[in-house]
Amino acid sequence: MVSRRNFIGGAGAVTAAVSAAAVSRVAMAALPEPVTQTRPDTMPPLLPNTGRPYNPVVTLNGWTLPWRMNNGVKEFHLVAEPVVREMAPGFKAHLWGYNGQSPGPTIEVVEGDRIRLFVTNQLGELTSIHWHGQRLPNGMDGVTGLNQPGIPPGKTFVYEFVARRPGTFMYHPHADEMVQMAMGMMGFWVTHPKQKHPLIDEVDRDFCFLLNAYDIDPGSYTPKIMTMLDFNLWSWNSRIFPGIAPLVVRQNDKVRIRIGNLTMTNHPIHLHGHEFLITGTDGGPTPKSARQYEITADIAVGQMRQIDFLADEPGDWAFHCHKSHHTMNAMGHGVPTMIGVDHRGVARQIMNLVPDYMVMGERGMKDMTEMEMPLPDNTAPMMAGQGPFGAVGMGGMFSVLKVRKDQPRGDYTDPGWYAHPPGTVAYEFTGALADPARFAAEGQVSMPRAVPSPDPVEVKVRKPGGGHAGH
Ligand SMILES: [Cu+2]
Repeated sequence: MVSRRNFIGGAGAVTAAVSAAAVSRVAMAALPEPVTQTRPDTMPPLLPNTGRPYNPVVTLNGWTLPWRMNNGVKEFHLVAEPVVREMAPGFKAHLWGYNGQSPGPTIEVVEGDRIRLFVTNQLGELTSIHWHGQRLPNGMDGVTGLNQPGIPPGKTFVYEFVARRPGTFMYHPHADEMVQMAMGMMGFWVTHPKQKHPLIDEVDRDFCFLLNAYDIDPGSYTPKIMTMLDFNLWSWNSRIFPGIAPLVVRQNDKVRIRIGNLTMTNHPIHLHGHEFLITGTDGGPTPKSARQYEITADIAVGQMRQIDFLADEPGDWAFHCHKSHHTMNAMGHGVPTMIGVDHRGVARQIMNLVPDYMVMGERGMKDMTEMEMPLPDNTAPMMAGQGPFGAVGMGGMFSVLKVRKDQPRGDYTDPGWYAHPPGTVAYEFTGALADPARFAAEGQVSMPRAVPSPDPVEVKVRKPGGGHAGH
């Protein structure tokens, strides 16, 4: 058994819960002790102390499951169960996951390892686990009804196979999967190569996370499982910005990021300041002749992508999904467009009647990041996060790659904000401005300029935040 000093949340509590279910004492004695994790922080990489050595991954806001070596077989114990996940500070979701958390722990093994996975079902309905992307015996593939009976509540099933090819994989249920994946049941899997591989470079830092999405009404705790496309929380490992940890690296580190998509749409994941190569996909390492430099990797539903780059530009670089609606949180959807509507006079009159009335979006919606609009309990502002220059104005699938010259090797602690060298930050021009030349034949500008209007404007006002139908 590897050290559990990095993991809190008593394994004993889980053991007791499992014992209470319909698992016999004899069977329990043969089971590896389940390990749980309830802290939402990024846990340090789990250095292997048995089996073949490898450079372990760092799971963003997650952790790697320890194993026990039993006669040359790596044994893991996953417990499917309801969990409480802090998606961002101040916002908790009631999800389903594994071993105390959604997503479940990352499984890390080495090519050629024989693996035995005990899966205990602590849910109220059948479940199973599909080992997405693995070569394995058909009866281990985890599709309920097709490859195995579902695991009944309270029961433990055993999966056993050899990790035949190195790469980036996932696991998730294939039992009532629309519900179970909407509730957060999924996890990451990495199989490291057993020896130097011509297509898998050694890297200094190796990050991984899953793209997932939820539809949770502001003020409530449980995802709406019937939502097909219109989710309001776009998350990485069930966390939303500013709750997603930064990716901290040392300047000139070779960096790998592995990403899997278990949402209902594709996500173009975009990195600032660097170009990367897509070095691996679901199918394995990408042949060198097929690699090209990119700054955005579109990750389709059910896909995994592995990107490699040299982090040679110091700074705080945005790293995010490029679908702009995926970088905001629950409150931003279904609000009418008010840009260009000057309703200051109307707003003053309404405020006499409704003191907390708030005009939203007449100059754009960035104001939302600064206004202290009263939120229902248990939700996250639409766009949040404070940077060194003010509000970042983002939410959802957004984080920061922090490249630092003096970051110690193997240290993932947040170094704080980047100290820009003098003269390298965009600045205000204070000289005289000439009137911009306009192309007269095109007629007028499409929108009035942002100056006070002399005439009263009549508008139909709608108070945002009152009644969240559709959120
Ligand atoms: Cu996206």
